[in-house]
Amino acid sequence: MLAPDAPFWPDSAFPIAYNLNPDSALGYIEGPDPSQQFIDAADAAFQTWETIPTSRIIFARGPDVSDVLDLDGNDGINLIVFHDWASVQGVPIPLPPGVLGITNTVFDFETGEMQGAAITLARNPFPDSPDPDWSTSGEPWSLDVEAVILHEAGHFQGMAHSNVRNDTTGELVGPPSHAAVMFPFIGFDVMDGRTPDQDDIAWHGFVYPSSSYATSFGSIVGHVPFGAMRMGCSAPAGANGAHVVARDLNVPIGGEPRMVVGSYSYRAEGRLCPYVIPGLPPGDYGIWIEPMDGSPVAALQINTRIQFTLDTNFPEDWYSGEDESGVEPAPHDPASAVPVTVTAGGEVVDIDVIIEEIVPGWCMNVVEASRTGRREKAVAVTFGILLLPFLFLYPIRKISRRAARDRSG
Ligand SMILES: [Ca+2]
Ligand SMILES: [Ca+2]
Ligand SMILES: [Ca+2]
Ligand SMILES: [Ca+2]
Ligand SMILES: [Zn+2]
Repeated sequence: MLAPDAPFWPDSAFPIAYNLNPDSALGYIEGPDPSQQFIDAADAAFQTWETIPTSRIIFARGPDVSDVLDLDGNDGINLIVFHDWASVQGVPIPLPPGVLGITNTVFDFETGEMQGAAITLARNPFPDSPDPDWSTSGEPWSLDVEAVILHEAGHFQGMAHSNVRNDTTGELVGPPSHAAVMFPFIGFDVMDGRTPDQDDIAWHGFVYPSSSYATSFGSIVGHVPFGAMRMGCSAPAGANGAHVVARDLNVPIGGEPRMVVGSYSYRAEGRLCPYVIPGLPPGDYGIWIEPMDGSPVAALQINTRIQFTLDTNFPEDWYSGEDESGVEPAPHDPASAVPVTVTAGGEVVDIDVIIEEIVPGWCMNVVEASRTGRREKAVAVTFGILLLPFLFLYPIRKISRRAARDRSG
């Protein structure tokens, strides 16, 4: 998934080069010839993105290198390496414990055009297990080089984290395990991890559309306003960073309608917080919102636009057509969903999901902020200072521990 201001590679940079340090895999991938396994896994991952029919980006593996840190974002070398440190905007940092991979991107803040990127895979992400920790066997529960590079290669192209997963809790510990490749946690099902979901295909094509993108998919747009804000506060507002998902009401997975493509509402686009869900195959969808409250993914893990959002406490809600309001008796009930029909090449508008009558904690600031514009400005400055130009992928055992803790608490 991409933020609207996400970086992207311009067509003039195609094919995008990536440069491996093959010998950095020695001792860290099980089985014969780890260097060749690393090369094959990376090639397969970039090929998977390249061969999505509705996307046009192309890659070419450049010369191998012996570097372990990509310190120059503008030298045309986009390093893929196993190492315990990674260069983040030119500054080497150690990979935090529990992190499988990290991607650093360098881009023009005005235009979003990317100039360089680098992927670092942790050499020993499981300190308690004898090395090598990595595999290319494709076996369930193995730590798969291709699946992790596929995810990091999404960041390498400017994509942010998705919250689309198709198990109830997002723990990914048992079937069904389908999650978007860009979900920030990786599950036990390696073959699923090597396969882009519609959510990945949708956002990739949204940024890098081929000629068939517009004729294959439709889109849905709307807003996520707070119901109470229309009267309780002047300057009506909506939720910054609501997760808005198009779901297939006819295909239950784990007892819940399948998540197809997800998006986020953004206050920066207007106070009522518009969203766009691109890349939808023709069909009927229920539109559903949830807060980014850390179950299973927190706003901090998504992108710089919503990482510090305060709007993380509101009920789940299905779009209910004419009956959509801020005073629904059971907004979380799928029976209240009114399907939205998407056609190829079509855009469905005004699909607003109105949050129930709650007043966000920052409500008292709204009048002053809307008068002076100061709040918006302060947020922009915060982005500049705390911008996270790198993104992590966490292993499943981390989320399993957290889930266990949540259950005991
Ligand atoms: Ca470089
Ligand atoms: Ca280990
Ligand atoms: Ca509703
Ligand atoms: Ca509602
Ligand atoms: Zn990631």
